[in-house]
Amino acid sequence: MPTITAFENSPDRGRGQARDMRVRWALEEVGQPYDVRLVSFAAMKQPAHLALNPFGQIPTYEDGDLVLFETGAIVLHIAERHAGLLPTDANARSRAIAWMFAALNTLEPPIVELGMAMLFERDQSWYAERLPILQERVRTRLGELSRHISEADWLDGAFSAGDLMMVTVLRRLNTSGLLDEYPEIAAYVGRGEARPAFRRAFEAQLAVFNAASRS
Ligand code: GTB
Repeated sequence: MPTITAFENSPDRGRGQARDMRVRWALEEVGQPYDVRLVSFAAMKQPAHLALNPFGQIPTYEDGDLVLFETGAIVLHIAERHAGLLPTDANARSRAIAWMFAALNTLEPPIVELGMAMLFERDQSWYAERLPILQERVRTRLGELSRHISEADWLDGAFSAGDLMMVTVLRRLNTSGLLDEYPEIAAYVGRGEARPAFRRAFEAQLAVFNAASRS
C-alpha cells in the first residue's frame, strides 16, 4: 500500500487546495487504497523528510523501494500503473500527458503567482498596480482554455489524468472571482468536483483538518 505525506495542519483549512489533494484524487480514481503520514512544517525541513523530497515539501509518495516527489510525477506514476486515468491508445495517452504538462507548466504558474500576490502582497504599495497585470495573465489562459473545452466535457475525450491535474490547478482560483467570468470553465471544474473519487479525496483531507482543529 503506498504512503503519501500531507500537511498535519493545512493552511487552507481543508478546502482541498494543498497538493496532496491531486494525489489522493488519482489514487481514489484508480481504486488504490493508501496511507497518509501527516507532517508539520518543521518536520518537512528535517533530514528524514528531505530524504524523500529535497525541497522539503508535501506531498511525497512511497511504495516499496520507490520514493517520488512532484505531483506531476506521482500522478503520472499512478496513472501508468493502473487503468482509468490514461487512454490505452498511444496517441491519446500522449495527448493526456500533454494536458498534465499544460496544467502544470502553462496554467499553474500564472495562477500561483496571482494567488501568492493576493495572499502575501496586499500590503505592498504596488499591489493595486500589479494585481490587474496578474489577473490579465490568468484571463489570457482561461480564455484560451475556455475556447478549447466549450464543446466538450473533458479536455480530450474521456476523463483522464490531464483533467484531474487541470481541475486541481483551476480550483486554486476558487476565491479569486475569475472562474465566474468563464462559465464553461466553472462548469468543467464542477464536473471534476462531482466525481465520486474527487469527493472521497476531498472528504479525506477535510477529515484531517477537522481532527486537527478538534485537538
Ligand atoms: N511542484 C511541487 C509539486 O507539485 O509537488 C510543489 C509542492 C508544494 O508546493 N507543496 C507545498 C508545500 O509543501 C504544499 S501544496 N509547502 C511547504 C513549503 O514549501 O515549505 C501548496 C499549497 C499550500 C497551501 C495552500 N493553501 O493554503 O491554500 C495551497 C497550496
